Amino acid sequence: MGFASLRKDVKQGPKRSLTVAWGIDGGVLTACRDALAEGLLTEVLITGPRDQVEAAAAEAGVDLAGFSIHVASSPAEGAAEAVRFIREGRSDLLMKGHLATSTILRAVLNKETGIRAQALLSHIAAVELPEGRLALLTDAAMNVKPDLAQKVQILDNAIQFAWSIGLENPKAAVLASVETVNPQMQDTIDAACLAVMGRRGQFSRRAVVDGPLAFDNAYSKEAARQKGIESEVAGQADIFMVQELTAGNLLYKSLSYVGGLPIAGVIYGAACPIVLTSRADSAESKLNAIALACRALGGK
Ligand code: COD
Repeated sequence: MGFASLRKDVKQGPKRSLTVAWGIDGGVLTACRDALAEGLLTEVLITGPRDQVEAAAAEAGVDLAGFSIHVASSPAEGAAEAVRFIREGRSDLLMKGHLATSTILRAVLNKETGIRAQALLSHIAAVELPEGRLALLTDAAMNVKPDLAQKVQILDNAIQFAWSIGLENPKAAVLASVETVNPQMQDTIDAACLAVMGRRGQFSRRAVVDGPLAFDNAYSKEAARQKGIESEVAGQADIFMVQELTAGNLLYKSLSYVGGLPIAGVIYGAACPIVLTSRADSAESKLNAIALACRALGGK
């Protein structure tokens, strides 16, 4: 399954309402317009200053039919208002507009008014590999330096997410710089712990977990074979888990910019998936991210 078949699947499922927090961004509005036209969404709610939303739409050539604007006067207020729409069941999905990631995440995590559902929220990206199938990469954008307990949650979130988009019984590679346990490299020890936890069935859904694996042998069966690694995951990972944000972010951007691979991400663990795109992402990539969030919502 690549993004094209993911979008086809989503079109056949229930149509969704999406709220954009601080939607004064032509690229985001274009993606929402395309998602409405493709039949992924039924309506788009935008929070932000009306004049700036309308100016961004006009500049991008987006007709605002199918959109409703809900006035907010600061990014923090726009984020809080958008989160309220989700909390009150007024809308199904949340998307980041033209505001700092930390502003929308703080509104989502707010203890009184937020929409946290899991113990830990994490970023999950789907990348279409050259062979045409989707694999997940986590966490490239939220948790900066997770400890082992947080890594357990991050992997658990990715396993749940994989099932929710149809990647059943996913194979997860916990990445490090080497594929052997080195007592001086904490991430190799943590990866080995996660692999044992996988074997003991300690995650909330079934998955095959192996680690530590270096990226070459996680991705390439041939690289694994040359190193004599016997692993059910090597060469066929559905989930690539990195162990700190910088590594994830570099891998995400390398796959996208150098590898030219389609990639799109969401934050998982709140009441709904949160579509997170950056301004530099193409319109296609933003549309893929909306489809990914719709698919993860499944039959809910
Ligand atoms: N999941 C659940 N709860 C969390 C998480 C999480 N991932 N992170 C923080 N919390 C809770 C904490 O337990 C606490 O109760 C409250 O939120 C505040 O936590 P702090 O003090 O760490 O919060 P902040 O506001 O300083 O930072 C939280 C952010 C998520 C904003 C922060 O982790 C962040 O900025 N992450 C990187 C986001 C980013 O810039 N990504 C873009 C990179 S491309």
